[in-house]
Amino acid sequence: MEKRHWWQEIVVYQVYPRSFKDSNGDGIGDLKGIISKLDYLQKLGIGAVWLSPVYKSPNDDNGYDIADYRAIMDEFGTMADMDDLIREANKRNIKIVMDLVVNHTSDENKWFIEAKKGKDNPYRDYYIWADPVNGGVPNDLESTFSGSAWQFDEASNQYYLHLFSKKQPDLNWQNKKVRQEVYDMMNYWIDKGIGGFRMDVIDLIGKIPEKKITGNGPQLHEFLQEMNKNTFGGKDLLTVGETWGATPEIAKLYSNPKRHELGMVFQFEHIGLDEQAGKSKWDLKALNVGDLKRVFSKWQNELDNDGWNSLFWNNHDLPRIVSRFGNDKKYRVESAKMLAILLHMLKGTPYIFQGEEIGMTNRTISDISEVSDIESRNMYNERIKDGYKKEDIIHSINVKGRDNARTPMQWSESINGGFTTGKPWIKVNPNYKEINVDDALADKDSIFYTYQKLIQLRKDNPIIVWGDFELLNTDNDIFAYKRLYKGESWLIVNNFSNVEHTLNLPNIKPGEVIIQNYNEEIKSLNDLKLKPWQSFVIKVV
Ligand code: TEU
Ligand code: CA
Repeated sequence: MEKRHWWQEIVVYQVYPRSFKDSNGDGIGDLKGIISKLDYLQKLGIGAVWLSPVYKSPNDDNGYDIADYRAIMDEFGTMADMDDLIREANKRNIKIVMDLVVNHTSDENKWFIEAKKGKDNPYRDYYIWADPVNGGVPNDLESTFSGSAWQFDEASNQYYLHLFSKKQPDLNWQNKKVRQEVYDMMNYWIDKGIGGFRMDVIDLIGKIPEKKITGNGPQLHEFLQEMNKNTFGGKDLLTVGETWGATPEIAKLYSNPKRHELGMVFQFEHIGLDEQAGKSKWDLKALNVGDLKRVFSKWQNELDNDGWNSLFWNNHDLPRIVSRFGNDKKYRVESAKMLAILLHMLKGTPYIFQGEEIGMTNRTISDISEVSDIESRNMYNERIKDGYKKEDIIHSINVKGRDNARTPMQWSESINGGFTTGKPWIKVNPNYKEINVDDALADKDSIFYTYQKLIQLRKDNPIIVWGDFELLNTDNDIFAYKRLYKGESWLIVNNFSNVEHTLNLPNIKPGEVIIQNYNEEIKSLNDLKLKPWQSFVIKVV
């Protein structure tokens, strides 16, 4: 790296405001609720909060459908609350990273309301319209949320494009006026003192729908360079692009500092490893730890100094990691800590999703009426039509559905896990009496303190931020690697399984233990029996 940046050395915490903390008893999390928990976040030690969207929205997709980029959603509070949040966070050395959703707006955004008025409206070209073909849809592009990506508009006899819900019409980035509106809006937020932007499905803005190109379109990087120059360029803000399908080569296009685009990417290669190849996220298969090792090693080694990666297991779209790759029954605490240690010892900027730090788990439903998420609901209806069995679809939703991440944060043993005194907008996971922040803070061996320690270790040890990575050859289910920096070497060992495994690294001499999830003395790495989900970091002497 030519220059070191604050956002390479911190850990980010994602807040999903609707489910974080309700301050007024209406059952919906809000900005005042977040402010009331800043001391908790400071105690954890994080350096920035990625705030999922808080803008005015009809909530077809929980705020990812924005009606007004310069107003706060009524249920979440006011712009004055937002200014308070930024100020109160900054006081605690926590920056607020805003979610930038500019691939699409809400259909209730004034731009779209205007655009729909007719072909001559000055806002018409803010969106993507196409004439019918043979009396039907312009082509077979599909929405991520099931069905055609084209919605018919009777008044004008044209279709508009929506790569997500039909209440999320896609903006036309080919239109210079759209780009300028977005840059002005970004500068409005930058002037408020925010710490940066997480850019929602930013890989889609270069799309050419008539050629059925959606991701990685030809002008994508040109647009990002233009955005950089007109907004955050030179201001050292955190910028992270949500870039599905990025390879290391593509990640470098986004994040090589010489190209003046973004700071880092979210890439999802490890996230697809429990899906059947070529099918959708709902078509499940078991994780092979060997695949995970291959994918992580590739990303650790190939970005080199020409790009920057993020590290994450969870976000508001993904199931809970302890239920997914860990064991949320017999080894919940051990596996949650192992997953944390494994990830936080890698190179890149780590992200924690709310509740991950106390080992929150997936929740189980038995009927579609219990599902709030539009992606799951649309998929359910489509698959019922296609003849799938109801139990199988519900099973996929329990394993992969987005509501798993969206149940309320579990703060305490009291009613609704301390999230709200009213009726929560989505059911609290019934296990809140066993899994909650109060209990975690009271137990010095809790998952919370493993995360707290990992965050502190990153602050104190440049080897974690800047060291080289080397995968070690072990049993398939053991994920062992080294970090190397200025003559120093650390060994990270993880038994990624429910059973004992034997580690054989006779040539490595163990020194001081830095962090671990069992209380073991490690004297030799020759024939060392690892307990289920055992994880440790030691200095190599
Ligand atoms: O996600 C993009 C995206 O493709 C995922 O939502 C996808 O639907 C699936 O959940 C992956 O398993 C972003 C946001 O993170 C998501 O919440 C929004 O719904 C979506 O964009 C539209 O804004
Ligand atoms: Ca509220």
